Amino acid sequence: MSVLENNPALSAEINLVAEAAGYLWQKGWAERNGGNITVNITDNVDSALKDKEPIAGPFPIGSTLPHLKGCWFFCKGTNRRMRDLARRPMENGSIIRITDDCAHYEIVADKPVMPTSELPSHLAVHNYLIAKGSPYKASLHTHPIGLVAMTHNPAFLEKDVLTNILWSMIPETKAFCPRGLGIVPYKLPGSCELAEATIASIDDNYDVVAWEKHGVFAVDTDIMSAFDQIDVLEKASDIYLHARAMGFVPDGMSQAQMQEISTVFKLPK
Ligand code: 2HA
Ligand code: ZN
Repeated sequence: MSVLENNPALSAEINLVAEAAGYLWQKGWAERNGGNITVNITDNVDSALKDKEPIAGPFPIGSTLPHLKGCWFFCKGTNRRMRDLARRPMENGSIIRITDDCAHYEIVADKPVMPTSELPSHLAVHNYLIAKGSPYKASLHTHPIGLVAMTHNPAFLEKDVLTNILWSMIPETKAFCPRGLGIVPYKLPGSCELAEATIASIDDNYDVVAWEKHGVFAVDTDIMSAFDQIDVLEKASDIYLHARAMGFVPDGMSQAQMQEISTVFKLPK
């Protein structure tokens, strides 16, 4: 029996992860096992789950993350496909609990599916978010084609160059991704260096960070909101790339037009 059976709140949360995973596959952002999702589900863990014996572990996280004491996460499984997570979330992802030393995790349910290879980045980011008192619970890594293509141009890797191009492509981008796009120079996938650079960029006040020549990483209150922020940025990059494919460099909205958006939508920048 799944631990979701008598826990409608957790079940709804995991269904949202499955829905988002399906979108990632449909969008072409999740080839093979590409991308990963973790959600801090601690608020929806019931006593039955709390009392359950772990089915695997403890496994080392690779670092000590003190703010994760007592935390629970749903994680996509390593080497699992987003398209499979969409249909069978509890067979292609698992629920883990951080052990009291804050340096290990145990798999508690439903199956002994080992979590994502990007677990060091994801858990370090959750640790950072809790330390900051952030309401964000979801983190999402995926491989959106247009945004990744844009990170292959060194000129776009300077601070906020891409942010301003993307914001200027269509008015809603700035309204719905108001902090823009942080940039992390290329780092080995799954490494602690990638985790540290991602946190530094989130700390620089970005919700969405581009990993050069690899993908994007987004954080938000829930998985669908994290997906939406990436989706609006990728739409903007699509418009830019379509204009370039038609043979011209798009003008973009003017600074005055973008400022007007900020005023009307009461945006920070
Ligand atoms: O989970 O995308 O970056 C597969 C990846 C690693
Ligand atoms: Zn990746």
